[in-house]
Amino acid sequence: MKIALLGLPQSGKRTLFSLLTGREVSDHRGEGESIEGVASIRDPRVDIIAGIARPEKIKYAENKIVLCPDLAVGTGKREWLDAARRCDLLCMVVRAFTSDRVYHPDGSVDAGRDRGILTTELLLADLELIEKRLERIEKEKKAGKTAAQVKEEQTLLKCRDAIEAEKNISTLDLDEEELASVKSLNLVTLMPLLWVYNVDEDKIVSSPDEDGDVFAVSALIEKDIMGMEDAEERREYLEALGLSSSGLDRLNAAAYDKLGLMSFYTMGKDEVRAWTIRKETAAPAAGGKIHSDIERGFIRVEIIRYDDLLAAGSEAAVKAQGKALLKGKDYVIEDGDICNFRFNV
Ligand SMILES: Nc1nc2c(ncn2[C@@H]2O[C@H](COP(=O)(O)OP(=O)(O)O)[C@@H](O)[C@H]2O)c(=O)[nH]1
Ligand SMILES: [Mg+2]
Repeated sequence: MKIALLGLPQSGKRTLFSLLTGREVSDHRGEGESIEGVASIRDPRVDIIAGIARPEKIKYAENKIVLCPDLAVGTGKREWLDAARRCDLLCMVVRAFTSDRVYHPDGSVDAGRDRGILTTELLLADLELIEKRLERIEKEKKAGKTAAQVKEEQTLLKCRDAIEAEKNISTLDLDEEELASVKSLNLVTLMPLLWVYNVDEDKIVSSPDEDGDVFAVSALIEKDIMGMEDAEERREYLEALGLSSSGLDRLNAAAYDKLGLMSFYTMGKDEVRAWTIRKETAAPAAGGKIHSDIERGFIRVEIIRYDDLLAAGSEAAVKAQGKALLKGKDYVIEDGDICNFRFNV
């Protein structure tokens, strides 16, 4: 999964990028340049499974993070979106922290205003693409139009009307055929999106807006947490702030949810590892994430439920309780399943 970090200058994109990827980035990047990094998803279930299995290696699932260029409002430049169009999820970082030392391009901190600006810029970017494409179709049509062009044109006109009425295209509930007809345009307002408010440390708990699509992180708190090696220390620190998990962990979880993803695990003496799949993935395809041979030669999968492992305390104890399950090719993997695939090629 690839996540784009986008926003106005000085909103905290670079800081969040560094926290997520462990990669320091200069504040003076080339114009229009985007930077990619990899973020390990610190998944507490991996730690707990590893605590039981005591493997040589632990491997978390990973997200690719793309730090996109600043939005330069009112310039009509669209480079800030180029890399984001190739991502799976847009994370719009909005400044809500106050600081005398960090300037704001608009002179004051107003998250609602900035969210409006970003929303408008996304709509304008799509409108521009749609209009260009409509002009081309108009020209191409002169040579006789195909059914595909007619469909595309109809869909684009529908989208244009929505944008001109300041409505998001995603509210149109386009059907699959319509979506396919405009897919190649990579419209940003059709992409899954999360609003990430970068708030002051003392506002992190009281932020009223937190729901599925909007939530608060404090880059400063995240920095503190990152500095703590010890999981127990992190937990106590978060607890003292009234938080159950770090903002970055919540961000990863929200991104998973938004994209319909989930994790399953493999557990062995050599390695405990998290794997990312779409919800509703059948066992052979899930195994295919590990190796194509597993999918091709799939026989069965042995499943231990995470909760059962936790309750029993060891793999042997789960098995002794008769709770290890053998499933066939039609089994749909559930979130948290610990899988041991049997295959033969
Ligand atoms: N006080 C405070 N400063 C922050 C916070 N997040 C980022 N900053 C500072 O704000 C400035 C701009 O942040 P940066 O991550 O470079 O923003 P970008 O331009 O959106 O990439 C930097 O000096 C950061 O150290 C925060 O949550 N609180
Ligand atoms: Mg900057």
